[in-house]
Amino acid sequence: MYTLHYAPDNASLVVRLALEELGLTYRTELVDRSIRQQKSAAFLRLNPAGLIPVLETPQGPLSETAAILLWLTETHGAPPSGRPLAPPPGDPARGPVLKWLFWLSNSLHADLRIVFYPQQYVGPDIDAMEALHAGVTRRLAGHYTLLEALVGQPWFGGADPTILDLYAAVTMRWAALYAPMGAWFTAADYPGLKALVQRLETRPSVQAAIRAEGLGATPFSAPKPCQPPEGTAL
Ligand SMILES: N[C@@H](CCC(=O)N[C@@H](CS)C(=O)NCC(=O)O)C(=O)O
Repeated sequence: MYTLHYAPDNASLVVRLALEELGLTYRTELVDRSIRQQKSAAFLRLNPAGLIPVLETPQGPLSETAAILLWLTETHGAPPSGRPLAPPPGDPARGPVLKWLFWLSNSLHADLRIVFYPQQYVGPDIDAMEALHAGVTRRLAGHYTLLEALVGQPWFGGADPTILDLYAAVTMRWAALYAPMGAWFTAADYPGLKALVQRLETRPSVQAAIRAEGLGATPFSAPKPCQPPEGTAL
């Protein structure tokens, strides 16, 4: 039995999707962001970095979205009705999938964090935040252009989702919704990615996440702010 420490529409959503795709049993524990519970002593014992998600496993608490995704796929192999969410060791596709998984985590996700929390990087000065926003969103547009070019690879955008599909889809939701310095992203600019997320939206895993976190009918292709049954996204 796993416990996913989550907040609605946070990076924990990527892990929830993987747990659902793998058909695993798990319980959830809300991290109340309205009181910064992710910085509480109890949470810091699970993840000293104070970031969501954490997945409690029989081997101890795991954090870092990409690490959790990889660990889950390695621990559980193929889901009941399909192929593994990532190629296993020895598969020639494993190298590219690892490369793009790390890139999603350390480039795309990391740059999105700058757009979401600009004051953490340059303080409260509006001009400085606007300059940062302009530079980082230019970089991010380049990131999504790279991802668009990957659609159609055997491990990205196919009939059976991989951890790359799940992670990329959730970032597209965030990019469209959380724009404190102004809108800069729409899925319509990336037709391959838009088709990828529309296909995902029909899957039971996504339907389960929609219900659990109040994500609305088209959470990735045309996202609306979440209406979660518990907790807050920010
Ligand atoms: N590198 C981390 C980043 C996780 C992350 O940015 N989590 C956000 C929510 S999506 C968070 O905990 N934010 C609260 C904070 O920064 O205090 C990962 O991949 O898991």
